[in-house]
Amino acid sequence: MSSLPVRLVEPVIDDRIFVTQPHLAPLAEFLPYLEKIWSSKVLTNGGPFHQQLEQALCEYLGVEHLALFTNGTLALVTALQAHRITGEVITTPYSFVATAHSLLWNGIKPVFVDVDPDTLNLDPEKIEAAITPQTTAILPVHCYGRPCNLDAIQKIADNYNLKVIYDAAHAFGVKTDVGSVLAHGDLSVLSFHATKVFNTFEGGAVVCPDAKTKQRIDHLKNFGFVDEVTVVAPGINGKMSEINAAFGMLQLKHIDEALERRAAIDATYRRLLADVKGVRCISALEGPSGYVANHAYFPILLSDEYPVERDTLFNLMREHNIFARRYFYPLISDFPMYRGLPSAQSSNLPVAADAARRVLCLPIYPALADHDIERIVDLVAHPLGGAH
Ligand code: T4K
Repeated sequence: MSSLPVRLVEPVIDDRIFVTQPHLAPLAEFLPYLEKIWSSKVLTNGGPFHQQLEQALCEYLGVEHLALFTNGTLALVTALQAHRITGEVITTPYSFVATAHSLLWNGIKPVFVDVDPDTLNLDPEKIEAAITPQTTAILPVHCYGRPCNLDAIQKIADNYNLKVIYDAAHAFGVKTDVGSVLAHGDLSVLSFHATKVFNTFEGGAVVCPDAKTKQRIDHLKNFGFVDEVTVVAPGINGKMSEINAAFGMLQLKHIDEALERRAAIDATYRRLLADVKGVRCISALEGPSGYVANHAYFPILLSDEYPVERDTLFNLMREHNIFARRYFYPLISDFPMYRGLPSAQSSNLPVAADAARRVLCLPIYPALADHDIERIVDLVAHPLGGAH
């Protein structure tokens, strides 16, 4: 008779801390939304939750029109199509790769321009030199949610007759004294991915200045259908489902408490890191006048004064189960599909290249406990060990 090996069931102890953790409304609160979907049988194609969420987000964000999408990447691809952008587009190498991929998906050539050392956003002073007769648009990113230099970018765009499509994936709820940062440029694109400040599991949106543009975008995200028998463009399927939209309606009820907690965590990090030599908190509170931040990320930049390299700290934190992230390393311009471009050479992008090897995004999300923040700061402050 064979005897089964005795197995001790280990309790699952997972004390890993990731760069982010989705903020989820209580599950029980979601059930009534699901019941409505189950009874209506409307699952997608612009159903009632889709319409409600578009309206509710316009009100919450302080914008006029918004078209929901299945994710931020398809929203970016479609935003470029909506304005028939072709040729060359000026963009930043210091972003998530989806920014530039949206150009390649449209057969557009990205032209990388360096970033500003303070904000790590596209440096307006370097844009003009990159404009050629083929340039049709600028695709800046509000990196970490910090607003780009909106006026300077618009001025260049006006002078050269270029469109401005903002990748505002990080900028949910960000404001300046002239209102929502999303109301600038020709279009702004949001992401509602699980890792974002406001999430619908997957999701995204294009913020549009007028109803006509929104209508074009609505057609483009639904195969180009205008009615049952009319297709006006080779559109894609970019529609958000009713489950995601319903979840968004619920998430919106809890967004303010999530943003408050993020602000408190940001303040704690700043206070505890204030005297640590060589550490600069770069999501600086001082932004344009009237800046309301969303604390989407907590990036720190390690100067030469810091005792170890960024990657040493990154690995040390991992050994302690803290999974900070090197957003944005590698630069987009270093990925194989981009690095052959003349503008991708690191000599053209010294500020971005330097930031990519110095920045570490520390964990920030509403459920992050104060004692964990202290643990994280302790590692950042004492990467070589020593008195704590
Ligand atoms: N433009 C910009 C500027 C963007 O940053 C992004 C997306 C886009 C455009 C495109 O928008 P979407 O098409 O994604 O809507 C993450 C996200 O996947 C990506 O959405 C985001 N930017 C980027 C900055 O970060 P990864 O590769 O770092 O994701 P991942 O899976 O490693 O997640 C990070 C951590 O978050 C995990 O270690 C654990 C936690 N997590 C993640 C997921 C997905 C969870 O706790 N639960 C989850 O479901 O890219």
